[in-house]
Amino acid sequence: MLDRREVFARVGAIFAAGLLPGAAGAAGKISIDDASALLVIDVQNCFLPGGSLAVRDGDQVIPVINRIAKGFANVVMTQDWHTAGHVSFASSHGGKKPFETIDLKYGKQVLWPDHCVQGTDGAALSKDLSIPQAGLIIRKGHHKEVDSYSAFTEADGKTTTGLAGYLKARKLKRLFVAGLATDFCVAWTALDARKAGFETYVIEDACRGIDTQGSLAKAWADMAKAGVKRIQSADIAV
Ligand code: VGL
Ligand code: ZN
Repeated sequence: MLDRREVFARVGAIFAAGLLPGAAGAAGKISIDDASALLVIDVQNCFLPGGSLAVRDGDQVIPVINRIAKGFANVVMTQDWHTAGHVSFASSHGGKKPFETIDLKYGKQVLWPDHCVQGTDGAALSKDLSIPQAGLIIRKGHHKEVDSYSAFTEADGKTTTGLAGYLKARKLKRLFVAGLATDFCVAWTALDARKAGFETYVIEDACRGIDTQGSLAKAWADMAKAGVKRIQSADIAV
């Protein structure tokens, strides 16, 4: 028979080792359960080396994402999917250059080089992604006058992509976010995921950022404040 003190000590040790289900599984790693989904954000040719809005070292996320994706039965991928002449393109605003900002009805908009135009090779997902089990591809930013970094809600703050409904209907509660770019589509997606009530992890080494005008530091600060958990791919038990 264990006495009470010994029982408390043992239960405490189990907590300390992170061995209870939920946050961490064996060896303190985060375990993927039936309620977990991987969101792979915008791993598209335009954001990869040689692309029109290339994210530095963007291609380095691909082997990391392919490796962790093996552990996920539930995977959603996204594609930035703009019309020609999209409002987020500097070329749509006479005299404006990429990375300048303008004020639109829905707020401040960074202007970008033309990128991810619907149906072009630049908008295609990288051929090096290897996630055949992905069940859904969400395309976003397809309204000409509204941008959408987030996979959940467009930049007007109200038009939904339907992703939250899909995830909730499938009883998915814990989201692991990876892809491009950390400070735009990954961060906005993670922030909206928290708003919609999901437990949200961003896998730092499975993401790369653009980092314009302090955007990367701001994105991490905003995510921390919103309760997004910042982890590394090695923290996940795959
Ligand atoms: C993105 C800038 C413009 C992204 C998309 O995927 O992070 N960034 N469009
Ligand atoms: Zn875009």
